[in-house]
Amino acid sequence: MKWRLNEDSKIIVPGSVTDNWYFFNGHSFEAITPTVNGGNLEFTVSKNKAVISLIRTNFDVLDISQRYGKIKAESIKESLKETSCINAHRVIEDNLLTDGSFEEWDDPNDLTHWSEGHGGSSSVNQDSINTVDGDYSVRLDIDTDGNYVQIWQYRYPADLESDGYYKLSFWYKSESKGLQVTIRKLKDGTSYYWDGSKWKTGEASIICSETAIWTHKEIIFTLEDAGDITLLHIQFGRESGTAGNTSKWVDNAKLEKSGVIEHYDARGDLKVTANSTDIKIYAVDSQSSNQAELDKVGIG
Ligand SMILES: [Ca+2]
Ligand SMILES: [Ca+2]
Repeated sequence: MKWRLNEDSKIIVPGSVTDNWYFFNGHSFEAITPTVNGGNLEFTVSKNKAVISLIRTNFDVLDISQRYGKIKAESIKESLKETSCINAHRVIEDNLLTDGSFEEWDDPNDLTHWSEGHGGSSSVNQDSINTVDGDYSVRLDIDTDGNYVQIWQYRYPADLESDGYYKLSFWYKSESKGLQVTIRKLKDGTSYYWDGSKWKTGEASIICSETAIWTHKEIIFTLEDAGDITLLHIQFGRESGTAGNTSKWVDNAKLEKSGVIEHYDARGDLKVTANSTDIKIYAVDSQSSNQAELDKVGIG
C-alpha cells in the first residue's frame, strides 16, 4: 500500500533529530531534508508521488546504481513487506567491528581490540603517516624472509544483527602481491570460509590486489545463521608469496548489516497535512485499518 502525496503536502513527525531521510516508493529512494519547526520535523513534498515509507537512516548515501546499494534497497523492501507497516521507519547501519579504524593501541605493536600474529620478525605496527581515517592505520611489515603477519577480530552472535547480507569494507595499500582477507565462521565445531561468493569448508580467502595507493574494497557476504554460529572471524594478512621487506596497510574497516530496520518511535503521532493551512491529523500505527484510512482519505 502506498501513500499518495500531493505537491506541497507535508509530512510532520515529532522530533528534532535530522539524520538522513528518504522517501521509499518500493523501488528507489529519494533523499528528502526536513525543516525543524519547534518540536517537529516537516517534510514538504516537491511533486505528486506515491511512497511506501518515510525512512530515516544513519548513513547518507543510498546509491542503487551500486551492487550493495541495490542489495540494501532489496533488503529494506523485503523488511517492509514483512512488517506490512506503512509508516516512518529508521534504517540503521552501524559498524559491528570494534575499532575498525585502528586508533586504539596498548603499544605501537599491539592493537587494543585486535589480535596479532606473525612469524619470524614480521610485525604489526601503528602508522601515523599513512592514514585515511583518524590518527592511525595498521601497517603489516613483512620481514626479509617473507614470513606471515596478520591481525584478526572475533565477532559473536551478540555483536551481530539478524540474518542477511553483511558488508565488510576497508581501505588498504599493498606492496608486492595482495592483502589476504579471511572471513570465517565457526559453527558446531566446523569452520566455514567465505570464498567471495559462498561458504565452503576448505580454507579460502579473498585476495585484494597489490596497489600503491589507498584503495577502497567491499566484500559482501551472507549470514543465514547469525544467531547460531560460535563466532565470526575477520582477518587481514599478507598474500602468500609476498616479497620480503614490504608492507601492507589497512584503515577504516567496517562490518555492516544491510538494512536493519527500527520502527520510528514517534509513528503514533505521525501527521500528514494536505497543505500548510489544512492539517489533517492521523494517529497512524501499524494497524492496517489506519493505513487504509490514510490511503483512502488520500492526500491525493
Ligand atoms: Ca584510522
Ligand atoms: Ca592486540
